[in-house]
Amino acid sequence: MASYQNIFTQVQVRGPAEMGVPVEGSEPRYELTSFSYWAGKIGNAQLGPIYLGGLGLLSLLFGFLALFIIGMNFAAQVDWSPIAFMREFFWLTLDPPGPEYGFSPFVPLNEGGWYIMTGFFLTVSILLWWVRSYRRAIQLGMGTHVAWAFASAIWLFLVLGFIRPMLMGSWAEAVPYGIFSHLEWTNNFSLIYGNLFYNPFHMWSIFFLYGSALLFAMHGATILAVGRFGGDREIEQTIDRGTATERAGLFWRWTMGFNATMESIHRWAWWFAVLTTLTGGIGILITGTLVNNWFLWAAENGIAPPL
Ligand code: 07D
Ligand code: 07D
Repeated sequence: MASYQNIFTQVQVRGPAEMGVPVEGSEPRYELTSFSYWAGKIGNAQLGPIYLGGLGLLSLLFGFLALFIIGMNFAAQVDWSPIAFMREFFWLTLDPPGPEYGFSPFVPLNEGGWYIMTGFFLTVSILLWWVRSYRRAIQLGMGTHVAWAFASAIWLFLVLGFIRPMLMGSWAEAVPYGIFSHLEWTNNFSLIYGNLFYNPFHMWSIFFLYGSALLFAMHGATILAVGRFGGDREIEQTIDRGTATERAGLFWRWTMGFNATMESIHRWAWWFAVLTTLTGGIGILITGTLVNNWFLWAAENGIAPPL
């Protein structure tokens, strides 16, 4: 009975830690595990074993270096005062070099050199984490869908901070590292290039972003709604075709004439999420390189009313 639980009826059974499936050629798995009652409320109560590995370690190291440089620059800007650091945190910023430096990698540290170095370390960190997500999946015999979805986000990240500035020949085009400064950058970007709303790839990106939220709500709600029939129990749903999946499918055919399948709903989710940043990256890449003013472009192409 204990296996038929939901968030209201949870029983947290404690046994020896589950160490996972054996994998050929894998390194020894250290029994570094613990249990958390509160983690068990929102997911699995068991923490670990965690796979750190060389790539993970290096990725964390480079990520830490990037954050450290950002933090030190922030601290220098408030004269090393911890109080001012906390008070001003959201306004502090590490900016890219000015337009006079073009896309040169050699920029004095305090005029954007730290920015380039941070960007390099952050990119190395993120790419190493990507390889890690790819390799861990391969070793477990899984598909590499997580890695490719992550790659789509990395595409937008690289377009924003490297590929587009390179094509524009100027670091000054890149996004600053700062909480509010990156919001200012986003706003200015839209203003400078004539209102990003008229960029069709921004439209596509929003389409998929909103679509992702809708799909997430529909899928989450559907499975929770048939949780009382065991709809969330994958094994039972496969070997004992009951009323949960069928009922959920019928609900959607009743209400909108079509239903996704247990497999296809996850393809819908994957594609919507991936296409958000994929189309977004294209939209940013062609701004300033191919199109200088999205409003004028839209007016010329019969999308916006002529001036
Ligand atoms: C919930 C997963 C966890 C991730 C979190 C973010 C950092 C930054 C920074 C010390 C959903 C961790 C944050 C490590 C520390 C310093 C300097 C993901 C979840 C909790 N943004 N953005 C935020 C980044 C861009 C925009 C928040 C990163 C573009 C708008 C956070 C990038 C544009 C708004 C943040 C990036 C843009 C935000 C919350 C990189 C166009 C908000 C993010 C590397 C896409 C929101 C104050 C979140 C906010 C917000 C991080 C890029 C626009 C600080 C790391 C240049 C309009 N962005 N952003 O929850 O509250 O994501 O800002 O590309 O309104 Mg941003
Ligand atoms: C940023 C992918 C990179 C992130 C990575 C993560 C770490 C942290 C550490 C966890 C988010 C790295 C992580 C380093 C790890 C810890 C501790 C994904 C990122 C790899 N817009 N807009 C979008 C809307 C306007 C503008 C996308 C809406 C205005 C710009 C999205 C509105 C202006 C850009 C979207 C609106 C403007 C965007 C982002 C409404 C500002 C972009 C999708 C209702 C005045 C970006 C093509 C995403 C883009 C983007 C939505 C309005 C500017 C769909 C809903 C008109 C400059 N906007 N926007 O997933 O792709 O981002 O545009 O008004 O660059 Mg917009």
